[in-house]
Amino acid sequence: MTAAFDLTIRNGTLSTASETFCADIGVSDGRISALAERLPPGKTDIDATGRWVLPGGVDSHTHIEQRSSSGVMCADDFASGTTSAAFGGTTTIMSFAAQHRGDSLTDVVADYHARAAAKAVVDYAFHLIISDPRPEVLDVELPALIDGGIRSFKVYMTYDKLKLDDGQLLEVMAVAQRERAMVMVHAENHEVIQWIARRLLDRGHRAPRFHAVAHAPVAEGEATHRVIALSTLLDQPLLIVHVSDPVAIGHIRAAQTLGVRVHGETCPQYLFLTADDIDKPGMDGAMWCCSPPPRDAAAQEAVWRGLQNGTLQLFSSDHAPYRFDASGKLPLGGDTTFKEMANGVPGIELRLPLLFSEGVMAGRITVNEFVALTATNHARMYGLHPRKGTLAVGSDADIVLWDPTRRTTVDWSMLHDNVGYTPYAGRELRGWPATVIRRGEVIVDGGRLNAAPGSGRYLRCDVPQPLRIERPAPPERRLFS
Ligand code: DUC
Ligand code: ZN
Ligand code: ZN
Repeated sequence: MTAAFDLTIRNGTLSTASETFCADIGVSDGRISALAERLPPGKTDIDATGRWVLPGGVDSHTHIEQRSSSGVMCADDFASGTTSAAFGGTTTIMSFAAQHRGDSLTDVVADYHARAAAKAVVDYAFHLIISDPRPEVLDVELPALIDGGIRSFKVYMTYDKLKLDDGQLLEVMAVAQRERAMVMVHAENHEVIQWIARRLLDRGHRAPRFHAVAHAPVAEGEATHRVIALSTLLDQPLLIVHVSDPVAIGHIRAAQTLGVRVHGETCPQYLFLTADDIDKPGMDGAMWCCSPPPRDAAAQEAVWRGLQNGTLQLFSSDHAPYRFDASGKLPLGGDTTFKEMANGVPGIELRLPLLFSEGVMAGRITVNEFVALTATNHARMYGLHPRKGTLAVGSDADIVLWDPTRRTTVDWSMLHDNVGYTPYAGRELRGWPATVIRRGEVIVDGGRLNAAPGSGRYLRCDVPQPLRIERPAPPERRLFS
């Protein structure tokens, strides 16, 4: 008798963003075709006893094979970046097709498509970075790209060669409003950062740690408030990305309370690093530099609270991989000032293990909140749900079997990116994504990759879905502990 399923995963405990239950999973043609208390073994049968069976992670903020506005190339291409994602339990990534001023968006997107198609091992979708919103870009190129499945644009309020002024931000939001797209905002006040940086450099303060001084919390708070205010003119949904500052979180929360459609994203660096990490001898601190910078213990607590109370709905890596040498972080070697360092930290592989360990295993969030924050909400936000981000009949069989008992001490040598260091080295983590399944195929197991370059598929994004934040029943645990 032929087996009813290509793959079955039996005896596991499943969690989605809204519930936890025991069930077997049947997979046919890469999709979940049955969820039932007991299923017969498939052609391949996995015994998930003792494993937590969760949807594959969706990391909607990654920079892969991207050239920065100062001309620095990321250390990871679509092969190493997506391999690293897979080992960390992420089966879908979204990365940026980045326009530099003068570029045709259409050409930029074609270039990223060609690179990713040949190399990706997990499924992928694109956002745009718009740095040059001239009329033909907004009126001709953008609508065609949206038809091709790219429905989210990142805009910057800082960086000399990326920043848009308020009028340009409104122009982009108006197109997004018309085309039903999502606007992602890097919210930092450029003038504030430049003013502080000039004064620091004039006084001879060049070391990496001054990056965190220049990117002051007030720059993030002010820009967040301003862009939310601008969005209300058009009632355009926004996502404030990589939120690090308590005041910015307060602005997002206050706006949400008033019914403004603003969402917030944060990243591992704002939960697990602080500005003290940047304060290292010599140039070493550059490895911890990103924008906004990690802040202090009180800010970390505010970010945890933002995740717990639903103000921040996405937990992404903002994987921005730069090597610690002249090709990346240090274009001028030991003479590089904090203004010239490439900004960004790697995190695509450790995003899920860090939050699983310090969020779920440490009792700060439930496993259902973990799923929402790392998979389901991303898929909804960018029009990939229910194909991605959940365990449901009809969804792609992107499934991760977590071993909650495994203890791991982080070291870069165990990771699969091309960066050469990790800011999280030495951390002890509880729980690990032991088996990773992409569209019904086991792509990571026993520490080995079983996926050919180019086997990841391009995903066309549909219209973003307003985020109904799926929250489980109130976690009684918090009332008593
Ligand atoms: N900041 C960004 O805005 N993008 C990439 C990385 C970073 O630190
Ligand atoms: Zn950014
Ligand atoms: Zn980024």
